[in-house]
Amino acid sequence: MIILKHVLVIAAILMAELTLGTATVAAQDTDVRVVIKDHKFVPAEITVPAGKKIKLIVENQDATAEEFESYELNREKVVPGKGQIAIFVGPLSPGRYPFFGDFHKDTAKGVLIVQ
Ligand SMILES: [Cu+2]
Repeated sequence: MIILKHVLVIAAILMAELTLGTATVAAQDTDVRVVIKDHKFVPAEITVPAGKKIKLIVENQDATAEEFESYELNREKVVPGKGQIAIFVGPLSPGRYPFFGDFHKDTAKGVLIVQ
């Protein structure tokens, strides 16, 4: 009987893991990456799907720090030189969400296009 119980417990755990695994896939974030190079965002335009959680990875290839900032996305976060950060936004409605580098406003400009 003890062995049977163990089998049932293991089966229950496996079922739970399968269910969780499915849920994780269904709710999966959309990952997008943007690079800062020579105080510019590359690419300057990023298109993402509407109604999804977005994980925006900002990789700074410059030696100096930059600050990712967007009024429309209500985000502001320093990206260390030669470092990277993740910014979580969404789910978003379709539209254009500009962002810029607060330390190099003249050159570091971009837009998140949600469609
Ligand atoms: Cu700022």
